[in-house]
Amino acid sequence: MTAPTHLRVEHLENPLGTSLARPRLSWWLPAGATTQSAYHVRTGDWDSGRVDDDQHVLVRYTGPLPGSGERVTWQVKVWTDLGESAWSEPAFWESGLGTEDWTASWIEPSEQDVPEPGSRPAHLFRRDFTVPRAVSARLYVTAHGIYEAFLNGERVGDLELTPGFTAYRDVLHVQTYDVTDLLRAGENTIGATVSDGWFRGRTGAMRLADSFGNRTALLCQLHLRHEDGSTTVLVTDATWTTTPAWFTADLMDGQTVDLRQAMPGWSAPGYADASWSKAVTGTGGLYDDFARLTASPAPPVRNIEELTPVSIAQLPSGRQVVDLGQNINGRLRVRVPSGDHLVLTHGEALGPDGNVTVEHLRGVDWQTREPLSAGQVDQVISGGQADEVFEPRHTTHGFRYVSVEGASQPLTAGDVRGVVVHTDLRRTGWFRCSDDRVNRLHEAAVWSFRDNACDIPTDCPQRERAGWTGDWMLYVPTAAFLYDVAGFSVKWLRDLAVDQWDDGCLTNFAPDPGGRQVQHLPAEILDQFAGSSGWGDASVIVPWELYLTYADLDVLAEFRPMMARWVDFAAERARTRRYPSRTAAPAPHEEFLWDGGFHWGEWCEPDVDEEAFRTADHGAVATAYLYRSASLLSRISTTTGHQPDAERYGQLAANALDAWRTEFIADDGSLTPAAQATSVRALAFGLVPEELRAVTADRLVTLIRDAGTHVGTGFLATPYLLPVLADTGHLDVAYELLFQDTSPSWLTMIDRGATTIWELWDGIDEHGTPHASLNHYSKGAVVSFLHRHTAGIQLREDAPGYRHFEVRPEPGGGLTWAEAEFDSVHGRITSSWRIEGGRFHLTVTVPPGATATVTLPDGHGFTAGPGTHVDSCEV
Ligand code: RAM
Repeated sequence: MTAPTHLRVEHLENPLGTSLARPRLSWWLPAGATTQSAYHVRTGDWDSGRVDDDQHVLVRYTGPLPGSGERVTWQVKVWTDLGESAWSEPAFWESGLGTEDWTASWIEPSEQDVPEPGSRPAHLFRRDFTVPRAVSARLYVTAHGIYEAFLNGERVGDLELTPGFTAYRDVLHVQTYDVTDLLRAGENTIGATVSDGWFRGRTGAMRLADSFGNRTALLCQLHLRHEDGSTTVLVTDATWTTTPAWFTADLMDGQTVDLRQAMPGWSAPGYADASWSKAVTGTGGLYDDFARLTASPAPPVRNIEELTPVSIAQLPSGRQVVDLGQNINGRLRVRVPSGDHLVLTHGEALGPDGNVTVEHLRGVDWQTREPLSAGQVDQVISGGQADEVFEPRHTTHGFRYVSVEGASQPLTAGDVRGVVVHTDLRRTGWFRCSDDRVNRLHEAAVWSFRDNACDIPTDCPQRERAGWTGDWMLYVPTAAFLYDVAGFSVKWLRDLAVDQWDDGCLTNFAPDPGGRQVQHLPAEILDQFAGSSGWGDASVIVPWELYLTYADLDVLAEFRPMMARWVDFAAERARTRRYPSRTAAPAPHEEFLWDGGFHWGEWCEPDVDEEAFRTADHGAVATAYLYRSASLLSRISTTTGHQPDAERYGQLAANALDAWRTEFIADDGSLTPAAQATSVRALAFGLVPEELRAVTADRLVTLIRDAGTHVGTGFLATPYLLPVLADTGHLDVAYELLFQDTSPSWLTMIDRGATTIWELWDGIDEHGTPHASLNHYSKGAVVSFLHRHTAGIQLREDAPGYRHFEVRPEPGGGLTWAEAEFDSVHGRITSSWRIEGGRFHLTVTVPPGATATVTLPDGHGFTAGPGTHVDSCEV
């Protein structure tokens, strides 16, 4: 008898140390089932009984509240059209510590003066202790900085860059580890290394340090249960000792390790730490706030994959250049020849001399416009032992190439590994087709997402590593097909929400390290940090996409207050600010025209003068987003049962739409500014009335043709470009753009060797010179067209979670076959097609609990229930 599978707790599998008292449970129905009529959940000491309900996604657990550290093991069985199922395999969740369970004190290293940022030593902490045998042991740890924990000389767990990046002033994640197997009866030692990390290291576009404080610190609690039922709790306090470590680390600058100073055995019993200092207990301020300690709703960061170099070139200068063949986020693990001092410079491109070039990765100081260092340099000094291995675990870099200086011998591929580091997200979506370059483009978009999913969604893994809101807003629909990004996004949205300003303004990146570091900056610089349309709208659009993909209503409910405050802020800005060149008495619609303030606009269109762009009038973009967010918020308010708000925001949306139409649609129906992006947004957001859709689409095609059939959009409109063409009868033009291989185009990137998506259309120009970041996922959102149009798997807004979805493949561009799979919350959806002998053959799989409307290219179709369906038509 078959049973439910894929048991999940919130958006995680078997989470340890959760913060939610009553999580929601999900499962996939047994294979072959059509619908569920009832379920039955049981835990060790509770039983729901049979519940007549068809829900199997995010079903609230209503059993007894588990105590701190208590594990709840659960199983589910269901009644479907196949009858009563067997019990599922057991799954579990385990609660973490509550605020009141913390008895530990924060401890700081003994650091007289705070050294200069960028190369500050990490610190070690240790404590010996003696305990009887434990039958179970849990370690709860967090830090101000990045920590690694050790027990008896062994590294605890396999997580990286813990505790991760959050808005530390309000949210700090605690990791829970099962350390039963590392503990012994008798003498034990617990230790930790702590480096600057995001807390006080350099972060963001301006590489500012000390954003959250200028002291690193450690907090941990070890809970042991012994055979006789008694417990021991060991906490960080003044009995711990500390000393500077043999390495310095910074997330932007890199890590430097002097193995001559290493202290073998420092985290094992018997180590003589008499020369170490007493740890300093921290009090006051953040140290007193235990309420901000919580578990992450997202999966952790891990070492996900290791790459063997495709080549190691020896340069005449003596440098060696390692090529991983793939642009990654992570680090290089390298064998250190005895006696050598290696300097490792990480980059994404090679200069004409064959060496790594990093010029294009240097940011600028926003105030002085002075270039900043590109960072990403690691160093290791051999300790003189054979078989020394270096792996900088307190930093990561965005790179494909590493220039290695100082090696006395040639490195071989066996000496070096590229370690790929990112959030351990569950892969949910795949696509392949008959065209190799399109497949490589898809792969590059997947890699750009992986490289920018390092605990937060970043813009790029090198120059800024910042959680730019606009970037995630525009990519989340694509990412949500490729990976389960529910918990990952919720984590980030919480950081965005807690840093919302009193007037509802949102920072343009989250978490916001800003705080005290940026307050001295002049207003025109600070403006670029917060309040941009198309960026702050992530507060509405990201939760909406999560709701659509994962059918998670709580996401809408949780973030609705943030959305409302943002939209109110935008409306207020529209009402009170004007673009400076407007001096005539305002027309009535201008109250809803959002043309004042700083906006990033349609950032990174081809051939734009950046300085002029920064001060241009972006009212057409901002007002479009005011309409979009207000109308979504109106729908969200209806969905969450806030009817008065639904009406209020519905009215605001209508007013913003009217303002947009009055201002940007001319009498002849043409749009201003006459850019591709304007038409794309007009079609995607419904800004033009129904009767103007066809001419708007035709004008868009004209603009594309005028550009020699080239893309002309930047950040915000690119994801919608091919979909709106397909939806308005210009599928052929969509495919022409997809297959265009002269610049600007996606395939230019592939032909010029991109393994990740570039920030600029001409990221590597025709002369082979790199410009700006070569690893920004934004323009890669085009692959969503492959999922939703080429393979044709489309979610429907009236049936969140793909409960009812469309399969409407739109072949073109000479493709002879394409296939996509997507693991929805109900189970796997597939669409695969092949053109053979003049016929189009389609195979579709619908998961249990879902239905699909299938439409073939000739327009005929059918409604499909769970199972596999085949059909064909003429082409
Ligand atoms: C760039 C970032 C990011 C973008 C902002 C506006 O510096 O890399 O991608 O969102 O600017």
